[in-house]
Amino acid sequence: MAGRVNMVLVVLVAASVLHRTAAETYVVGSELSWRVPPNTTAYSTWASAYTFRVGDTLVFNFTTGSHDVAKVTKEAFNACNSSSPLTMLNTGPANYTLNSTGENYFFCAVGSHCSQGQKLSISVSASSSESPASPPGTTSTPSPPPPPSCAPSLAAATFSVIFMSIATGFLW
Ligand SMILES: *[C@@H]1O[C@H](CO)[C@@H](O)[C@H](O)[C@H]1NC(C)=O
Ligand SMILES: *[C@@H]1O[C@H](CO)[C@@H](O)[C@H](O)[C@H]1NC(C)=O
Ligand SMILES: *[C@@H]1O[C@H](CO)[C@@H](O)[C@H](O)[C@H]1NC(C)=O
Ligand SMILES: [Cu+2]
Repeated sequence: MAGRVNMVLVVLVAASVLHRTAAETYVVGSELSWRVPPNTTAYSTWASAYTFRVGDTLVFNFTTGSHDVAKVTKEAFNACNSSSPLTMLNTGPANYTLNSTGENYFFCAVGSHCSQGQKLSISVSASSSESPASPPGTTSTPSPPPPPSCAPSLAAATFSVIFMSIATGFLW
C-alpha cells in the first residue's frame, strides 16, 4: 500500500513543479521604460520578443504628469486619437493586467508623444492556450522569455497517475 501511495505522490509533486501557472509581469520597453522613444519602432520591437497572455501584467514605468497610458481601440490607436479611451492610467508607474484576448492597444496621450512612437500594440493569447516555442527574442532585452505552456506536462502527469494506479493495482 505504501509503495502505491508514494508513487502517486511523486507524480503529483512532479506535476505541480512542471505546471507553472504564474502570470508574467512585463516592464514595457524594458530599460527604455515608458517615454518618447528614440525611434517609432522601439515598442513594437520590444513587444515582438514576448508572448502575452490574459492574466499577465504590463508595468508602464513613467513619472506621473510627464506621461500617461490610454488603452484605446484600433482606430483610435492608428489615429493617435485620445478623445475617448477605453481605460486611462494617469499615475506612474501604472500596472495593467491583461484581461482580454486579441490585439490590445495603448499609447501616451500627452502632447504628440503617440505620433512620436510612444504607442504599444500587443497580441494577447488566452491564459490556458497551448503555445509552441517562444518567438525569437531580441538580444537587447534582459527580461526572460515567458515560460512554455504547461498544458502538455499536466496532461502527461494526469495520465501517469491513472496508469500507475492501474499498474500497481494489477501487481497486487
Ligand atoms: C530604436 O530604439 C530602440 C530603443 O532605444 C533600440 O533598441 C533600437 O535599436 C532602435 N531601432 C533602430 C532601428 O534604430
Ligand atoms: C505593479 O507591479 C509591480 C511588479 O509586479 C509591483 O512591484 C508593484 O507593487 C505594482 N504596483 C501596484 C500599484 O500594484
Ligand atoms: C479590463 O480591465 C480594465 C482595467 O482594469 C477594465 O476597465 C475593463 O473593464 C476590464 N475588461 C474586462 C473585459 O473585464
Ligand atoms: Cu508620453
